[in-house]
Amino acid sequence: DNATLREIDITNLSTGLTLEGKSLKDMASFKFWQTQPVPRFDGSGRVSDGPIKIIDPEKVSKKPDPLIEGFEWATLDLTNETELQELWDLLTYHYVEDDDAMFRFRYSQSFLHWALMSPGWKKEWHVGVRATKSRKLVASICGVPTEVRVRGQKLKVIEINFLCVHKKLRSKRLAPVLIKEITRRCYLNGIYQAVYTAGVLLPTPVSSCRYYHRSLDWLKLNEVGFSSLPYGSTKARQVTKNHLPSSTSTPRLRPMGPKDIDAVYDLLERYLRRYDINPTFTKEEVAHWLVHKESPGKEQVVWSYVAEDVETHNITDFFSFYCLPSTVIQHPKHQEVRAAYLHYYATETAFTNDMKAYKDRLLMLMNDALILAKRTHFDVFNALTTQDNPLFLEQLKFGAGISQLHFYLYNYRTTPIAGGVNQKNLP
Ligand code: MYA
Repeated sequence: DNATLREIDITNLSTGLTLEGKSLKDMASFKFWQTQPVPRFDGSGRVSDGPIKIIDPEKVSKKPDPLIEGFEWATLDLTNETELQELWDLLTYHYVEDDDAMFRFRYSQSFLHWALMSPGWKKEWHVGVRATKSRKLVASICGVPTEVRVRGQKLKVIEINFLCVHKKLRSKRLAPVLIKEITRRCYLNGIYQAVYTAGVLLPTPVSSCRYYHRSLDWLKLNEVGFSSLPYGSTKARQVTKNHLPSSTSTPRLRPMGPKDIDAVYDLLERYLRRYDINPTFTKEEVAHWLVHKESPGKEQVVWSYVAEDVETHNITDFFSFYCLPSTVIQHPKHQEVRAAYLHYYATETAFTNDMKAYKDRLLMLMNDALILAKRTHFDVFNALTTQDNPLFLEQLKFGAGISQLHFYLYNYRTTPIAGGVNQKNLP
């Protein structure tokens, strides 16, 4: 999940210390999560980095837990158009909304393909629940395998996403059953750790970030109720404030193609290593997550650009963003907001020990990303306070959003990582 939209005044940010009456220290109120191998809020029982529970594969049940009467387990085959459509329907009408139910994520079918069929994907990890009589798909939880490095330690994990329960079946404790079922399927495949993100606060985030939004089409964002007119300003002033040049500034910037995979793999690997938690991509994963493949009838999901050194032709920089629109719920004029989300990026200037050069380069690259997204008719460009993003967010006129995104590790303990700029790792 990538949490949702809405701009707010930064002074109104909630502290994040309570959620629906559950206080941070109150593990007992998490009836399900207190039974799971996740760190407790108070950090009690903390030892050194490592798994919380050692799993004996022999003791893992070979059968799923039974579901409530009238429902049954399903394994989704996303290579089958009908089943992909069913998952799309479930998510399009029942997945993540903002607190005021104004916007709901609207992942495209191409996006679901991209997100759920990455290298090494397994059908068994695309779990559904069907109503026995009608065959209707009413719940999902999905995952793909990957590898992350947590403070130098490589972990084979499943990345969990698209946990969704039909609105009519909410609050019936189906979510814990789904989570237990995908956990069982992972354990049986020798995967004992997971990563996931959620907008809600659960025990216990390894890191928490805030969403920032950069208006590309301020008038539309204002019409749909996403951006409000700041007190004392005018619409014309907001449009002028968010205006972007029509051409990019980074020399020798061009779309990334298959021939750039080796160079981007190398640059990205060195760049990402600077952070406490980072994915360890293979070349196949770099190709999958970054290179757009033209395919008839399929919408483009990811945009990636590289910059080449004039003399050596080495790739010195790259950035990418992906498309994740949101439905505008019940609006007379607009059906959706087209949002671009900042994806991976890297630059050689990060290794020069020259902080100013690094920051200036990031400002130029990210401003170019905004220009390119605007050209592709995105309405808004979203980024988190992860990585070194705080170096450019304010200056490039991103505004703080109301939603947070919490990052979680399942069955692995490590000291929490401060969100945003990872000072320790900056040159
Ligand atoms: S995050 C996106 C989640 N989806 C949505 O927000 C879509 C809209 N909402 C819904 O569809 C439902 O409200 C959901 C809950 C399905 C979210 N992550 O069944 P319930 C706990 C984890 O009665 P419902 C994403 O996809 C809640 O605290 N737990 O509730 C990543 C309570 O537990 P406790 C959550 O509202 C998902 C229990 O569920 C979440 O009908 C990563 C209530 O269950 C949440 N987002 O359904 C999942 N929301 O009593 C974990 C609520 O303890 C993966 N809850 O407070 C863990 C790793 C597994 C693999 C391990 C392998 C080694």
